[in-house]
Amino acid sequence: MQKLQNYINGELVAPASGNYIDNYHPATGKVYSLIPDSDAKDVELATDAAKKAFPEWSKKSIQERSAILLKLVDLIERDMDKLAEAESKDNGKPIWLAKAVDIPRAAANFRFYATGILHEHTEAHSMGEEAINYTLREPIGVAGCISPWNLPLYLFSWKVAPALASGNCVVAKPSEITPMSAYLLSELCIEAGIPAGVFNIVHGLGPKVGSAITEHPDIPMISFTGGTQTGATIARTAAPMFKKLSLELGGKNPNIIFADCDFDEMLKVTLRSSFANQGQICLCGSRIFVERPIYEKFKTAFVERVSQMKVGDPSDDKSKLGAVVSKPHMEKVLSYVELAKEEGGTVLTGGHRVEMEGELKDGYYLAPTVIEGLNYNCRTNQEEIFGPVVTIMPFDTEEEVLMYANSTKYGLASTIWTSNLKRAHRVAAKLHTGIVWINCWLLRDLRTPFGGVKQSGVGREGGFEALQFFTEPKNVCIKL
Ligand code: TXE
Repeated sequence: MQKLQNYINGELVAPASGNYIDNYHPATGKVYSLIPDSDAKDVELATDAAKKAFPEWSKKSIQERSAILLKLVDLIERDMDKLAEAESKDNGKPIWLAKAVDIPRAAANFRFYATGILHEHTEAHSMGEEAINYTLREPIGVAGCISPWNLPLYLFSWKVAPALASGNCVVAKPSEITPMSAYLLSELCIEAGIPAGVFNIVHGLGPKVGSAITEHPDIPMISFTGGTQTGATIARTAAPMFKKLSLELGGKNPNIIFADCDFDEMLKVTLRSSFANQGQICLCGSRIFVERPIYEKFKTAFVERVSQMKVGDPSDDKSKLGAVVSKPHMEKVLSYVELAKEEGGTVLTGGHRVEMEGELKDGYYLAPTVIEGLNYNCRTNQEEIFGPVVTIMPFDTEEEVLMYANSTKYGLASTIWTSNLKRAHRVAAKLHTGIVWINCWLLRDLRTPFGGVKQSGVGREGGFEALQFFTEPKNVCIKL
């Protein structure tokens, strides 16, 4: 069985403990590879290597850093199919999705920051004839990057790319549930000639490796994407150490549909915003609020289309949904369906495991699920389920739907469907979310600030925001 290795100081190495954890293939429920069960010793080795590499990497010209990272982009693109198949195997998502979204986006993340640094500039503040200030933006040292399982290489690279491009060295940990694409990336980093120690990947469990990264005194900045609870744990450790923190956490995103929307377009995109990646995207719209005049029309059309969505083998191009990521996650999602019933909800379609045959018999397949009849403030409508489950609910006024939409502890993203421009702007301004999509969903421009408010996160990724996170501004004041 394949044993993955850590990537430390430019080499692929076994974990110090010699121990490994099982890695599951969600499509079949079988163990198919082994992940290093690393611990604080491995994090120590990686951090030492990163510290040693920092002076040289941070002093390289931006052109040199850019060229090395662009080489990595070429290799990711060369291995697109292999990486997409590996991502699908590790995560359960359809291969077509990994090919269309995950891996191209990982390449785009590296390209965006490798070229972004070529266009960066800093400010100057004139005090007339008296003085002039200018700002330097300096890399900080070793960045800790911790990422989740839902979009493995996509989110991993979204952190690592700006950290490296801005001149930091990195100690990173992918999710132990989906380590494979990060492991394959480490092989490509060696081939691309990333200098030893600049980028280190330590595989293993969150409470061991993740917390060793968070606690390490020589890692002064942590970029984390994952659950809100974990974000709180990390913040508790990092705050008294005065670390810089970027936290991208959960969401419970409202999808607000007004009667005057382009119905067909809305329906098509709402299917995607509900169930893309088996509903395991922090941006998925899981609470669908529909203006009453079109509620019944929407319900009928949506439920019909959802019930026709094929759940199946991730390697089959016709599968709209593959497997969810793990058995515990599948059980968690199913427990929310039970909770929804207890809370008075009616399951209109789905709500159960999909039984497959042959090799896929023990895979973690869930039917896309639509529930109605719940209050906006019940647990099903307040807690993040992170699976292929949405609730639908009618509303009568803007005021009412804004109250529903803003009622959760989360504030990541929201979607508005309307052809009334004034209303679109008015409602967008009143939504308490970091991102608002109007008549679209997951339309991403990498230059825009990405992140959430309330318990969906702290700070922003994307564009120059991420380069600013991974650098410290220094003001230099010169008396004239
Ligand atoms: O997240 P975790 P998981 C949410 C979503 C999902 C939940 C759980 O609600 O159901 O998170 O997903 C590492 N110190 N999102 O289990 O546990 C862990 O090893 C340091 C939202 O993946 O938070 C992994 O690498 N690190 C989301 C990473 O943190 C720790 C995307 C995320 O794990 C740690 C995915 C610790 N004590 C899930 N414990 C989004 N917003 O994009 C765990 N980790």
